[in-house]
Amino acid sequence: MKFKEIADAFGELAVIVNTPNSDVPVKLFSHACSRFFLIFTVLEPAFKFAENDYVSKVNDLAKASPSTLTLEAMVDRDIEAKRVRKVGSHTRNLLRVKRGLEMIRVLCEELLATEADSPLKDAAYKAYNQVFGPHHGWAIQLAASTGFGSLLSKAELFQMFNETEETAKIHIQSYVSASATVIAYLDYLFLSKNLGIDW
Ligand code: 1PW
Repeated sequence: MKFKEIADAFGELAVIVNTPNSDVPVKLFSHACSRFFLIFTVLEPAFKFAENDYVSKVNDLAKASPSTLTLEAMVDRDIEAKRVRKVGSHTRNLLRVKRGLEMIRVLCEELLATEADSPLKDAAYKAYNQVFGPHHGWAIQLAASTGFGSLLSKAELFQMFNETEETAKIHIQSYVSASATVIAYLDYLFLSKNLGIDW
């Protein structure tokens, strides 16, 4: 059931992104991102190193939502206040959270492409190295590879969430498509305001 909730939440965001002249509410975005919290808890300790960082950044966005309605308005406020790249700014946290969504997307693509008994850790390494590796120093990279070493198998993960290989793959596929749309929107949001996405 949990996999479906995640896929649906990002599906809802993708519909908004694809609607002309519409903007993404911060609340809806942070709520969708928070759907992963339970998975982190289940996958502990493999993701312990990432959990605090991801959770606190998503919660920071959630906190921003009463005062700024849309992601674009939130980013604009940081631009006006000249604090886009400041540690802890909403915009900086949004870029980090976007990478989290991207890492999960690459990981999901691996899950779809590999055998049922293949280890989750191989998929996690690949996704991490591709998305976060270039942005992290050696200490964090080491923590990541140490953490992933304790990941269970793909079959065990599906079982924990009461999914069969078939049902899991349906939801994973829909997250892959929906998140691609949302991530492309976020890249556009940053690039159209000349903020860059490689910092
Ligand atoms: C179910 C699979 C979930 C995968 C989600 C992946 C999230 C991985 C996040 C890794 C974060 C590791 C430790 C923290 C690193 C920070 O130095 C860094 N944060 C990130 C997300 O790169 C920088 O954050 P800062 O300086 O803006 O506070």
